[in-house]
Amino acid sequence: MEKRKVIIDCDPGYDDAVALLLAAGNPNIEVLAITTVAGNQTLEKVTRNALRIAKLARLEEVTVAAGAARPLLRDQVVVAANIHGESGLDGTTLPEAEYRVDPRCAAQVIVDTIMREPEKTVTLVPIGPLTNIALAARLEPRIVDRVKEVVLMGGGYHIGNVKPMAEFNIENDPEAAYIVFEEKWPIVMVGLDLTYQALATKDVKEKIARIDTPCAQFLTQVLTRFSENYKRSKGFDEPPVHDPCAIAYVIDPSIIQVRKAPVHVEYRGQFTSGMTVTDLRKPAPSDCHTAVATHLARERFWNLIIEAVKNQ
Ligand code: PIR
Ligand code: CA
Repeated sequence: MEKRKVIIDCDPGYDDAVALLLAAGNPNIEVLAITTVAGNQTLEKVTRNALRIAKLARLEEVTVAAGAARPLLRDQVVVAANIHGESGLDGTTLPEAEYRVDPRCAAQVIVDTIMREPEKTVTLVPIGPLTNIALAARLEPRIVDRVKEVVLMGGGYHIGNVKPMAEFNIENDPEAAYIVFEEKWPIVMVGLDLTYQALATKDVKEKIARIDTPCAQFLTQVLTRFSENYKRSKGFDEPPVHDPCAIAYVIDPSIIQVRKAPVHVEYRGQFTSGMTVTDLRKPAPSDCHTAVATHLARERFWNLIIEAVKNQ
C-alpha cells in the first residue's frame, strides 16, 4: 500500500501530541510537513512543543513551519490553558530541540508542498484553528482542486465544548473556518460527536503504561495530565483524545463512519458563532463536498495508537 502523504497543521497541546505520535509511528503515513498555529497556547509555545515532539518521535527531518500568531479578525484568547497548561504540555518531559523552523510561513509551506507533489496525493490534516488553512487557500487557490482531501478535527453537529454549540478550533477563528468550509475541496469533519467516543479509559492508560519505549512513556505523561485537567476543569471522568482521530481516519478510513452532509460555519450569531451548522434532514445532494464523522471503532483506534508508540 502506498503511504498516505499528510501535512499536519497543529497547536500542541496534549491531544495534538498524541496525533503526532500516531502519525510518526504508523507505517502507512508519511508526514511531509508540520505547521503550527496559535490555539491551545501562543504560537511561540506550540511551535516549540511541535519541534520537541518531532525530535522525540524521530520526525526531525520533517519541515516544521510556524504560521498565524492570531486569528484573522479577532484577538487570540488563550482559553485552553486550563486544559493544556501554561506551556501547552505541562507535566511532561521532552528532549530539548534546536529552534529549527522553516523560514517560510506555514501557509506558504502548505501551498509549496501541495503544488510540488502530484495532484490529489496530499491530505491536509488541520487539528487546530483553521487560520493557516484559510490563508493558504487565499494565497494559492489552486490547492483547493489539488489536495486529496482535508480531514480536520473541529466542530460538531450536535454539541460544542467552549460554547453550547461551538467547538474550540472553529470558535477560535470562525472567519477562517468559514473560508475553509466554503471552498469546494473534499472535507471530512471529525468533530466532537466523534471525538467524545475516543475516551482515554483506565484500561487504555494501563495498557500504555506497560509499554517501555520513550514515546509510550511520554504518552503516559500526556494522558495522565490530560485526564486530571479534564476532570478538574470540565468534570469529565475520562478525557476525549480529539486530534488523533483525524490521523486515524487518514490511516484507515474504515475505523470511522462518516456521513455526507452540507456544513456551514456561523460566525455572526449571538449565541451560535463558531457553530458548524450541519444539515442532516435528508440525504446530501450529490455535489456535497463535506462529510461528518459519526462513529468510531474504539478498540481499533486505541490499538493503532498503541502499535505506533510500541515502534518507538
Ligand atoms: C481541547 C482543545 C481545546 C480546548 C479544550 N477544552 C480541549 C483543543 C484540542 O487540541 C483539539 O484540537 C480541539 N481543541 C478540541 O476542541
Ligand atoms: Ca489541537
